[in-house]
Amino acid sequence: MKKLLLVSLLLQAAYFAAPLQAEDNVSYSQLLAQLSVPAADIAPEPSYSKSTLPGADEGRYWVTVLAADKHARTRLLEAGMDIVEISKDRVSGFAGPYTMAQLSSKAFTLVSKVPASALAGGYNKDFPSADSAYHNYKETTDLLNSLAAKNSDIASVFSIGKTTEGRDIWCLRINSSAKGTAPSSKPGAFFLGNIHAREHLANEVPLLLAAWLMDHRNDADVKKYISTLDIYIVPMGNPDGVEYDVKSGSYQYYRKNMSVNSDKSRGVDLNRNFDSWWCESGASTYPNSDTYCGPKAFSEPESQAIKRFFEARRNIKTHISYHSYASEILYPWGGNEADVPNAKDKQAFVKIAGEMAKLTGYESLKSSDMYIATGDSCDWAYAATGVLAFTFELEGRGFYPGAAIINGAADRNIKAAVYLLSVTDNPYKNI
Ligand code: 0X9
Ligand code: ZN
Repeated sequence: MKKLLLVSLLLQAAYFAAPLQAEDNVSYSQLLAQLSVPAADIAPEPSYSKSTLPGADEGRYWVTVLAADKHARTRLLEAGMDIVEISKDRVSGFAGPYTMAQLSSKAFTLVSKVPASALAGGYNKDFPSADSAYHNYKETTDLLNSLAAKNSDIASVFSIGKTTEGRDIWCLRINSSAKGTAPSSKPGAFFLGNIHAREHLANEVPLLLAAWLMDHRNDADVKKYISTLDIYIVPMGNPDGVEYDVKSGSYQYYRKNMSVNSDKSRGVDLNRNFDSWWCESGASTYPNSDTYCGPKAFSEPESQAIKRFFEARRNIKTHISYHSYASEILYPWGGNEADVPNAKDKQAFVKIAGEMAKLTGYESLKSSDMYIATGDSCDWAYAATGVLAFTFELEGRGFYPGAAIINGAADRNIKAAVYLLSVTDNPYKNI
């Protein structure tokens, strides 16, 4: 543990010594060099030992509950449980007071509970928020701007909209003939990250994809994609939640956005707020729960921004929304057990997800086979615009796996993203 703390401090020192400014080198390899630590130093599983460190939520528990199948998991989501880990006959995750009351009913079997305060304390002594190997909102913004400034012939940055707290949601666009919000008829690919706040690896992967594409812009295949496609990267889809999660000095395990709800609780689950079977299975109507679907579909500025973004760009053919963690590549439907009705689309989903699974070592499956959850961004994007939309559950154990995981995760997922670019001109060509 001490060794991890030392590595973390060294990384912070190196990072603060050379903050990324617009004029700095922002190559992919240099970014990795800033992040790399030996594999042996990858964070272990969370320690659940009792701690009195501050920053914990009153009445919030890390629980393990019996759940034999996806239907049982769906019922738990509806009880407001924030499912984090799934195993054969049980799940683990967070439960607030409302969910705890429901878990005590006969309908559920609670196996264990640990106060969230103990979990947060156990984790954060090794990974305080000052662990700047990960990019916070400002660093993400600066890096996107630096990449665009250094590659101004093919890259531009624009805001897709503002968050609840007024932050811009930034997008890097890569297109050899169109900048900013100018329309393009080239087939588009859209990479979105981190709509769940605490899933910080889901910001790093698309951010590093952007840096890698700029580094490799003269490779024959990348050059072709840059000249023939319209590529959009929004690495941080929920910046308010991200900032809240890291700003207090200890991680908050925060998932939602920062809207103030009718009962004064905070946050709507953005991946339950899209208009796809909104707030039916696998979502909670209770505002203080982690799976709260919001007062209505698209009630949130962040989900509205993503909706407007898709609707204004009907040239977008492929999409990944990055989450963590399960090492899975998911395709629609997630809110319904059925397969998508269009046989050709289904074949393309299975084929493309399968290829990306080979490149990452992840497992590909229909989203609802994990659990049924409605209001899902990818379900909506596919239903509303026809885009082939994939949810990536990146690798790792825990939401705060440390810097050492970034290198390998980026490497694997860049391969998958480049594969997606290779089929974006015609996603049906290899089926
Ligand atoms: O529950 C979610 O929103 C996603 N998992 S996460 O741990 N990142 O929160 C999974 C989304 C997959 N979609 C459905 N099963 N509908
Ligand atoms: Zn997520």
